[in-house]
Parts: sequence; C-alpha cells; structure tokens
Amino acid sequence: MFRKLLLAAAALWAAVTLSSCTGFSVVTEDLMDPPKLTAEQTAINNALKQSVISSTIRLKYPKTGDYRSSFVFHDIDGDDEQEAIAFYSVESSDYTRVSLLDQKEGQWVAVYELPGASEDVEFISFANITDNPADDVIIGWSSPDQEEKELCVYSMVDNTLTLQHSETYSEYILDDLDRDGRDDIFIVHKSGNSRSASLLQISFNGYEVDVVSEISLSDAIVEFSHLITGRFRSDSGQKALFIDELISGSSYATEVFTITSNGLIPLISWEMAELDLEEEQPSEELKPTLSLYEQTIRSEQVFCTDINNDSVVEIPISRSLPGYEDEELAEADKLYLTQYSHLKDESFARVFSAVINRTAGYMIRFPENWIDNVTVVNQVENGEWRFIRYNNELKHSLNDISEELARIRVVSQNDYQDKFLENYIELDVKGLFTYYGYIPENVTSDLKISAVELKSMFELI
Ligand SMILES: [Ca+2]
Ligand SMILES: [Ca+2]
Ligand SMILES: [Ca+2]
Repeated sequence: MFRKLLLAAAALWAAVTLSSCTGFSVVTEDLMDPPKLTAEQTAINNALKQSVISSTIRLKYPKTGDYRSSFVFHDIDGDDEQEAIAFYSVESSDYTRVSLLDQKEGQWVAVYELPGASEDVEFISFANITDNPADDVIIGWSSPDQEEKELCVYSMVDNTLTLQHSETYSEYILDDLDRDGRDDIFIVHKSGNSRSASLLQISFNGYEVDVVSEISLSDAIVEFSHLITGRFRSDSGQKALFIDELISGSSYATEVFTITSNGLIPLISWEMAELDLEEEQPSEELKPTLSLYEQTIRSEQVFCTDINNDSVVEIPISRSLPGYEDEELAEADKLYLTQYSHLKDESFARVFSAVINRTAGYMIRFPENWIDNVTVVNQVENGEWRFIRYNNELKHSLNDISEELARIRVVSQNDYQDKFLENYIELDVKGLFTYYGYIPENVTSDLKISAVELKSMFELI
C-alpha cells in the first residue's frame, strides 16, 4: 500500500514538475469544465453575443500558458485600463475568432473583431516587442489536422488589433536576451527534414516584426524537450537560449545560442560538432576530440536549469554511474551521475556532480573523491539508495555492499510499519514524506562521510 502511494505521489510530482518546467501542457478545452462566469464575465459574454450575427457562439480557451480563460484581461491600447480579449467560434465554423471588448461609460462593448489563424488557441501572451507604447499580443494557433502551429504577433495600431507577423513554430520562448528593453521572440521549428531556431524582433522602422536571424539545429532532433533562457556564465550578465532536444535513439542533447547585433550566435551547436569531425588530422592541441555538443549527448532525461539558484543556467553532462554502463540494462534500472556545468573558456566547468533520484524527488551531491569511485545500489523492496565504493573487480556484484558509505530512505507518514529506522537521521520533509539518511558504523574507508556532510549533500528537487 505504502509503495503504491509513494509511486502514485512520485508520478504526480513528476507530472507537475515536468509540465511546470517545460511549459508544455496538455490541458485541452474538452477536459475542462467551462468555469462559472462572474458578473463581469457575464457582462462581457452578453456584449460578445450582441456583437455576433450567429445566435450561438462557443467560447474557446487557450490550451497552455499563463492565461487559460476565454476572457483575457490586459491593457493593450496603453490607456492604463484593461481591455478584454475573447476567443470564440460560431456554429458554422471551427475557426476561432478574436473579439476585443472595452468599457464605454461603464458598459462592456465589443470594439473590434478579427479572425484567428486556426481552430485552436495554443496560448496568448503579452510582451513589449514593437515601439508601440502598449504591450503587443502574441497568440499561438493550432489545428488538430495540422502538424504546424502558428505564432502571430498583433499590435494595437489606430484602435485596430493588427497582425504584425505570423510564423510557423514548434515551441517558443520570450525574453529580452540582448537587454535592449524589448522582448525577443525565439521560435524553434521542426518541419520535414529541417530543424531551426529563429529570432523575431522589430525591423528598423520600429513596428514591423520579422525573423532577423535564423540558424539550423541538429537534424537528429525528434522533438524539442525543453527551452529556457538565462545567464550562461557567472562573470557576465549576458544571456543565452538553451535548447534541450530529444535526438534519435532516445538520447538527449543541448544546443545553446546567445544573441548580438549580428543575431543568433552559437555557443554549443551541432554544426560546430560537424566542423570538428571534418578536421582531417586534429592536432594534439585541438583535443579533447569531443565537441561541446557531443559532450551533452546523454540518455538521462535531465535538462538545463538553474539548479543551484545562482541565476546562471547549468547544463547537465550525464554518464552512467560505475557498474551501470551495460547498454543492455533496461532504462528504468540505469543510474547516472549528472555533472551540472557552466560554459567557461569554450569548455565545460563543473559546478557540481550529483545523483538524482527522480522517483523520490531528491539529489545527492557527490564530494570530489566520490566521483568515479562511488556508485549506488537501489534496494528495490523499499526504494532505499545505498552508496557504496565501486570495486572494478565486482562488475557484476553491485550487491556486494562490503564498503557501504551511506543510505537514503524515503518514508511516508502513513507508513507505521517501518521499524528499521534506528540510527537514521532526518534530512528533510516534503508533504507526507520524510527523508532519512544513515551512516553505517565503523566505516574506515578514505571515502567516509559524516552525517553532517550527508545532510549538506542532500537536496530536494
Ligand atoms: Ca486599455
Ligand atoms: Ca531585446
Ligand atoms: Ca545556477
């Protein structure tokens, strides 16, 4: 019972974490009950109905993003009062239409109306893209019949919500990467054999939005797993776009770009890897032979993130823990050591290395002398992780725990049966779960750690 609870909670936790960190959500309007309308929403709904010829309208909801209501409030004309944007379709068509409503003498009225680009609203977002004093509106459109999604940028020009630019996309992210006070739109796109990253900004006249830079991404990309922007080095405020990608063979890799006045500039790129490989006889100085991109290729599903909250994004370089190198091992049984790294002088500098227990929601940072020397044995019956010295001669005997250094166990509050926690120390608590650590007595190893050290190595994720 306890294990089932733990697994269910872990799965839920993983689902929540995954959707919040990737921003890719799967909520559809079919799964959502239409929310009850407030008095204001009812007034807007009535104004909308009055403005439409068709007697029946169907409200539509953005599927992902910060705004999930069919009425979205934002000041888009710069008068410091919020307008309402409504999404709806009429009976005779699946196409979504956009209505802009404003308050006139205290009453909501529809003031402008335009057709959307497709059937479904993926997201709506607001950003400062153009020189227009008010925020621009960005809407993602999709259709069940089409693989391609479309990102449209609209601005209020002369009281008219005007389409500035539309571009097909797979995933997008908004940030002011070049810190010029205007948001930049990054689009990654997979279509047929082409995979690319594009930067959308205003052109020189201050109002037209267009692709100002485009760069090709690894042709092995199956899908985009995770996008994030942030600083990439601790000694500079310069920011980058980090793209984690699923590549063929169920492996992950990372490409990283920054922007300058010349557009997108690769920091880690598949194309650089190609250049390295084309080098006919690389000199000794040009080694290590693996490009930065190749070093990011990994089986572990782990993505770029600011894992230590120092406002610099860490890039995960992952490899099997000692004893888990066998490619025949089932993915579920594999354990990895993840090296979180920063870019420094065109190579990776380790921030720290850790093992991550995704099911139980914690990681253990490895001390320097544990790397390559310590591995983990998972006790399947209670999910306890045992940290042992890895003996090269015991390749097939991971259960030989003669030199055990530490254990981590997670126990549910509801589990009163567990009587084997004598000498365990409490490390942390999360919801119904308590995390315990244990240091075996009489360890004489040079790899020995204290309970205090174990506590500082432990972190909830
Ligand atoms: Ca306004
Ligand atoms: Ca900018
Ligand atoms: Ca960081």
